[in-house]
Amino acid sequence: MAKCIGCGITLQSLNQDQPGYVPSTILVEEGNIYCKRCFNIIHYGKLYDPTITNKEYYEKIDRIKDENAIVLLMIDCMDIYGGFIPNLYKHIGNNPVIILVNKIDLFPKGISLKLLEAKIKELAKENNLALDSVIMISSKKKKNIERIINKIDFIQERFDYKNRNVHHNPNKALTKIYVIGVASTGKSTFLNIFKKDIMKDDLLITTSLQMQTTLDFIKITIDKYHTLIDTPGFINYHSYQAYLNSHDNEILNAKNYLKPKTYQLNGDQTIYLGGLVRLDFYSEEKINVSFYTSNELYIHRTKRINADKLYIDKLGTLLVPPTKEELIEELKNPKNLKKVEYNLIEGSYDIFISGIGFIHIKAKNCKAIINLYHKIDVNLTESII
Ligand SMILES: Nc1nc2c(ncn2[C@@H]2O[C@H](COP(=O)(O)OP(=O)(O)OP(=O)(O)O)[C@@H](O)[C@H]2O)c(=O)[nH]1
Ligand SMILES: [Mg+2]
Repeated sequence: MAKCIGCGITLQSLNQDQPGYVPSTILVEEGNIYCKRCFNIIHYGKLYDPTITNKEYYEKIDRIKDENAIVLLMIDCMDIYGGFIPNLYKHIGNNPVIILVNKIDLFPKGISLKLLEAKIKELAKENNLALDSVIMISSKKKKNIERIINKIDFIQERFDYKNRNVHHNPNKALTKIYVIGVASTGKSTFLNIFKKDIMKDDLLITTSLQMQTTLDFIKITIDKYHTLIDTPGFINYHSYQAYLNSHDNEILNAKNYLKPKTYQLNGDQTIYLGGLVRLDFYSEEKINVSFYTSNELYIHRTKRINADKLYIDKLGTLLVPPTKEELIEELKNPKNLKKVEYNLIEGSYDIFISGIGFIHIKAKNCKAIINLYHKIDVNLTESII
């Protein structure tokens, strides 16, 4: 059966409301076809809810563990913790993994990538991945793409060498290269570089901000040694991205390089990130806090004693995002909030909040309490930024 070149789904002409629909008159024609859904995303920016459950996702990628392949794990630099798909190692076997930390065009100049890279290596180890290397890239700005190709070639050669006795035809070794990762990390944008620049093919894979734009595997055979395979995105239900409407996701999604917002706070102050995150500080000393979030995210500073009332009065009006009614209602109920408390003895720390970005704090004898939706992951590390 023919597949949609935009999202990889098998085409059908039976049900307009199901993925992969094209009118039967088009389906009988030869050639490259986009399904109705891709057409609507590309031309009208139409939004669709994710359709692949994470159980189905695991079933789909499970075949990788039985193959000889290279895995490119795409991670968004704004959400490094959220980029590690739980139990991924069980589904990809011992295949070598190159982690691509994408969207580094968003980082302001001067950020040290060395510590970030070390942290990612540590997380890869905790996640039992057969990590080969970590490469910082930008699919949008085509940064460091050469390095990836060199790395793949290097792994292929090494693999052939080690298995010379086994693989009499070294050309067969590790020619499949799977690009996997959480939804919206930029996998398809990455593959389109190869489609456009190497294959000179302008019929690109559909990309968009919404989650799970890609619905099935999409193969691009570059030459006999390199077949790149795009895959659907895993939904991270510990990220705000999974709970916001498109308007709010648009605001949280950093489009240009981040201009960190820096505050010198007294130890009796509260910061709201829209109405999604509340940070309370308790300290005798001044605290330096920098927010690496989308430039459009509204940040509100107030005294801690006024913070409760402000939240009750202004959630969803001044304190936005959220603008989605259901989420506002949930966030109004204290039962749906969680408190994460950190005692910062002395030094620099980074707090990563999935779907929001990260916060750099320099403090001494400071208690920081974070209030947010109970499903969202928060991680503290000694500063890596
Ligand atoms: N700033 C920046 N944005 C990027 C980069 N790569 C991708 N994006 C944006 O990220 C969003 C998601 O890109 P996709 O390529 O559709 O992501 P995906 O991983 O294929 O998503 P799914 O198919 O849903 O899993 C789009 O809005 C892209 O323009 C990058 O290097 N930098
Ligand atoms: Mg995609």
